[in-house]
Amino acid sequence: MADPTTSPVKLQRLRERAARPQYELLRYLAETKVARVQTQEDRKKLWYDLRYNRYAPLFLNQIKPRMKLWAAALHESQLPLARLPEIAMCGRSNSGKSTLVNYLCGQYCASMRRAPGSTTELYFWKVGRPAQLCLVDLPGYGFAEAPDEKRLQWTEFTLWYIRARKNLKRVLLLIDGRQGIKPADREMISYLERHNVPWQIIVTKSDKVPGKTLAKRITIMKEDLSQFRKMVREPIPVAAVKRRGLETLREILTELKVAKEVVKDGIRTMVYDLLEQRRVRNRAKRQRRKDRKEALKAELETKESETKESERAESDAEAGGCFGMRNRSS
Ligand SMILES: Nc1nc2c(ncn2[C@@H]2O[C@H](COP(=O)(O)OP(=O)(O)OP(=O)(O)O)[C@@H](O)[C@H]2O)c(=O)[nH]1
Ligand SMILES: [Mg+2]
Repeated sequence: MADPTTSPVKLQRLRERAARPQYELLRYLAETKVARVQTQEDRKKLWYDLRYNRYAPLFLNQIKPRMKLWAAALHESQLPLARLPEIAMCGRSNSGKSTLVNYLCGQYCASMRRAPGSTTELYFWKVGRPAQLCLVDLPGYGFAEAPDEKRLQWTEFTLWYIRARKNLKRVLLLIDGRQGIKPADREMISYLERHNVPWQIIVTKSDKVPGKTLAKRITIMKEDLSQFRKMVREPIPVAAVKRRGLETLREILTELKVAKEVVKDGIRTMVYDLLEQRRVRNRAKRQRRKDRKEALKAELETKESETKESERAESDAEAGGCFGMRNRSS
């Protein structure tokens, strides 16, 4: 028998056999039906659902929110302004990044292809009307059907973007459910940890994995990744093309949109733009500082007038006393 410590595949298989998934996870998988359908009846239902039911998901409190291409960048100068909170889809080529962006919004704008290497630039998709969030479809790492120079260029720029972008709120690291975490994914995780970028794992193509295997794989992932500080949530399984398991992710992303209520000239408005929000915050800070200064000035003035009055009263009293003395002596 081959030594499992020398064969990673064998070791993985042994670990999967020994893994004991939690009851909550099994229940979640059964409720969302993200794993491979087993029965004929389920298969029929899914087929009917995909064929006849219209897909209009609720995301960012909007039904089928608008998805608009804001920018496609391969250079710093092509990046859009940091107006919206950004969520980046990151992962190996062909892991389903563009598909996830499309199915989250119920639109089919980002190009999806079977061959790895279909996304060759960083695509910034504004979501919602008014736009409230920006989904960034990153090019994948690992094998891709593209020239080496181009691949190097997009990999370098992607890494720079992840490291330097201030309004990048979260990186969704997409892992193909059939393959699990690969060495390239581990490198990406350590890169994210090194640069303090919050991340979470999304297990894609779950519809191609049987339920039990999926549960065990997710359990192993949780065990392996529990020591990472910047992993903000546990792995979430999704089956984008089957429209399953996306609700949880939508809820999480909705929490990340930044909305602020501002009262301007007596009218309440919501501000989603980060730059505008900063402007409003700075204006409020300046106003507060001005108010504080004025209050301090007024306090000083009242104190001064009080001291003057008390001095005057004292001098009057002194003058009165002298007069009294003089009166008495005379
Ligand atoms: N069955 C199934 N197929 C999926 C799922 N997500 C993506 N796919 C398929 O996987 C293939 C690749 O999807 P893409 O979204 O183009 O992958 P990508 O990560 O953007 O790939 P690159 O742009 O090359 O990095 C497509 O044929 C999709 O139909 C899923 O959840 N289930
Ligand atoms: Mg893509």
